[in-house]
Amino acid sequence: MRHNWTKEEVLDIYNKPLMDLLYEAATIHRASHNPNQVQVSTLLSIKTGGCPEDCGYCPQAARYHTDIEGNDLMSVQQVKAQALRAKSSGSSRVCMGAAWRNVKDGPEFDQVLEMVRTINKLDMEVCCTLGMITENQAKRLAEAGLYAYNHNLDSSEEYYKEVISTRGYQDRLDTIDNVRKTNVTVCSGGIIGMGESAEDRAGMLVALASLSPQPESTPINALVAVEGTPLEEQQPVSIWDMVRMVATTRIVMPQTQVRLSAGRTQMTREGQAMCFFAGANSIFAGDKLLTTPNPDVNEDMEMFKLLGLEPMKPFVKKAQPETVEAQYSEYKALGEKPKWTRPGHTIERNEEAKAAAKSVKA
Ligand code: SAM
Ligand code: DTB
Ligand code: SF4
Repeated sequence: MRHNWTKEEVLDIYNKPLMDLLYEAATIHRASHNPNQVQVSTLLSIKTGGCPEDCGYCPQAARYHTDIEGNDLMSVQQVKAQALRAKSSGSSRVCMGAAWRNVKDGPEFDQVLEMVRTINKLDMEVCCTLGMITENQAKRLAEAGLYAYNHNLDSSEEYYKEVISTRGYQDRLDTIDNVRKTNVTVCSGGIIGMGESAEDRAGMLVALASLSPQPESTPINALVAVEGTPLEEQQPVSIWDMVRMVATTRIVMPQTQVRLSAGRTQMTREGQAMCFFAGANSIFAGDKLLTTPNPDVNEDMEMFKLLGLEPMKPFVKKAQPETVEAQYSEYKALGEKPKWTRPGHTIERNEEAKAAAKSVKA
């Protein structure tokens, strides 16, 4: 396992002749993973829209005018019903997303902890993506039975500044570090197709591969360009870029589960098959990601059948965590006031999208 990849080395891998790249990635993939098994996660947006952040790709940022329906935090019962549905359709993991900048101690976080306990007791892997979290919050999630925490680096440190101004790259690394202080696994990846260069893609992979240990899972998202967001005019990434990105991720992070994430509605089965061959071994299933469409579960299961793939069972890579009930919890809410940063530099296209939203709302 190498943690000292350089950007030049990673870029050289990314730019290899495609057949050499595929062969190398597939060989590395087969040494550590069953190439016919794919882990299936279901996304659940437990709190949608109205987010204070300015992430240029995101339809849930309140400052842009997008056509999504916002929702307050779901109830534990609603979440349980959705988790049971996901389980019966072959999913081993539920990933709950909230449109928050960071977690705040209080009744809403307590409710999320109860969701974690409930899903873990259904014998499914539970993942959360709730924005930035402190060490104490990570420990409370771990105690509730959280299996994974998703927090993406999104891009290279340099290109990140062109997309988000309301939090810094280091804040993201600090959140990942807080998760690492528990036995919750780390899920961290990013997005391609935001206008970044191949160097930026390599830079993001260097940042991820340098984490020690490397993330247990890495989502590779193709940007879903949503009308009203600053990135609405980005052209879809080509399948060749996606395959190269997946293969390079596999080579620099041999043990990680590489997830084919947002953007699959744009991909053919042949394209996805090439990604699985190149080392992708996880997908998001279900007809919706957080707010945008995803292929239908039945279509995915047909694709699995066609390719001879089978969904992975839960807890194959790591044992199921134990759930501690709220009344026996070792941890109290500390009500910390962490100093997450807000760089606040101007990103021209974000400002334009914000101004356009203001004029629509006026
Ligand atoms: N609010 C939390 C946060 O940002 O940390 C969690 C939810 S956020 C929607 C999770 C991730 O979804 C982002 O980091 C980004 O990588 C991905 N994402 C959001 N919008 C996307 C889009 N339009 N296309 C592709 N990926 C997207
Ligand atoms: C991740 O890397 N991709 C997922 C999950 N982690 C939370 C989210 C994709 C969101 C795509 C846009 C949307 O549906 O709102
Ligand atoms: Fe908010 Fe997360 Fe969307 Fe950024 S990516 S605007 S933090 S929901």
